[in-house]
Amino acid sequence: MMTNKKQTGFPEGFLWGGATAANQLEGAYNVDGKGLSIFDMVTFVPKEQRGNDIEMDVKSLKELEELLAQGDEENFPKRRGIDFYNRYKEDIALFAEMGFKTFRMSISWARIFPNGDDLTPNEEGLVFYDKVFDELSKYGIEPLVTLSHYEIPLHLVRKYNGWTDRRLVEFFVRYAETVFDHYKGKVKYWLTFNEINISQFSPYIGSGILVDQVEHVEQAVYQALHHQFVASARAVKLCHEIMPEAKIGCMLARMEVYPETCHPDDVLVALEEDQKNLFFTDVQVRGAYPSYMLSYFEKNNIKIEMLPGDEEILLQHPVDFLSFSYYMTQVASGNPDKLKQKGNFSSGIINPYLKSSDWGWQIDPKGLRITLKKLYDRYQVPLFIVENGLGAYDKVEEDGSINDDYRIDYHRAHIEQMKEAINDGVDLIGYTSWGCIDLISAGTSEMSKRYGFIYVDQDDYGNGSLERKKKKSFDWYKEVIRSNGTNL
Ligand code: BGP
Repeated sequence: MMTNKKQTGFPEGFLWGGATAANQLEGAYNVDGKGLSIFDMVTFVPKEQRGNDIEMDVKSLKELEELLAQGDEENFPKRRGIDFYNRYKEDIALFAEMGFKTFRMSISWARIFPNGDDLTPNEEGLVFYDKVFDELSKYGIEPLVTLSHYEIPLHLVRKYNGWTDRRLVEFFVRYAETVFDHYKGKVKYWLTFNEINISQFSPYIGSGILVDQVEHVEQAVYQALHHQFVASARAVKLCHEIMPEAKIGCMLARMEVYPETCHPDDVLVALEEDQKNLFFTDVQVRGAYPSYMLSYFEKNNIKIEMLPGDEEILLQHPVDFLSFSYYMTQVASGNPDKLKQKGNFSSGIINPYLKSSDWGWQIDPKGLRITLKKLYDRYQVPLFIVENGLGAYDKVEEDGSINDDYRIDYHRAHIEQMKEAINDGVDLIGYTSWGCIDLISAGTSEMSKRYGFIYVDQDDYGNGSLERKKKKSFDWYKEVIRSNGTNL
């Protein structure tokens, strides 16, 4: 809505908080009826062997069956998480102490429907999240719930090759309807698919696809994504019908793309890379496939099979807000040789003006402001930053303190840029810092890649007491929230 009143600084009711996902947090992977999900199958490879590469995909049915046969817990860190399943009360009390207004978490689909295609839900799974939501409510913390955060039930991969199969739309809709019905009144903010664009890089994690089972990988990925778009729009429709007061958003891994130089070839490649990222929000916010993508499909021999009614459902049920993760920006070049470089995690080309994290993620607070302004110009819907943070090694001093000034600097710099964007008119409704409590890394399955304000005593191999400790950043973030972003 247009008004003449200009917002200065963070608006009243701004949703400060922290973000997590079930698969990296809960543990208890086979307890109380939960089925296996895709991330339960991802093993840990030490950094010395892996470098900065991210490898989280299972690529073939054979590999999957071999992993299943291993059956031991040791090699699969996401199965143990940080034991939130048993310690949620203690953890939520710490979030409340920081003053969280909101807590982003996900429901593990396989806790509710262990196989994904079951006809009736697993009651014990429903009860667990009831307890979590009730605990949050005790402190007035609003849950923000992702329906699918890399948590496709494994059975759907083995039997249907994930989202390549249209039948998954019905399974997902059944799941969404079940949790909307069950948790209405308890949850007001929802997200459909976490980082829906991840399938372009990781077909297994984003869409549950084993690439050896398909002939044309890109074709399979975009067909699967079409099914996810339809499922997401149907979830939006259901959410509005069941909970008229609730808001539901999409979620994009946003990476701004800079041209390496002002050469028009670089600028054009950067624009086209950016379009491939914005494609997802174009569909989910504007409600239709953009023409540049139809042209891309044609050039690459990709044919999307749509059923009658699909285009209408996309158009009639766009999301209420756009949420995204923000960690870094990338650089594009029109010179193909440049892309063979290895350096910057995302594209290969290093931005010489930016510093990198220990994992090669280039830190760019101003890029967040650019992103906010660009997304708001394009869509004019409320924006929500649901992930941002610094993965770093933390050191526990002899006196038990953890002095993570680097993390404070990181958040301060990003929050300052958010404030500038708000002052320029961007409608930003919240900020949930990623991994507010240390958890298992999505990309590397490490425990030592820590994002939290709360330290968890566990190493990469699962040793440790799991004791929680406040880091220096804990009190800093508490004051940020208390002062509504004034005291940074
Ligand atoms: C996003 C995911 C999160 C999270 C974060 C940090 O892609 O949505 O699940 O883990 O990135 O990534 P990582 O854990 O690899 O450092």
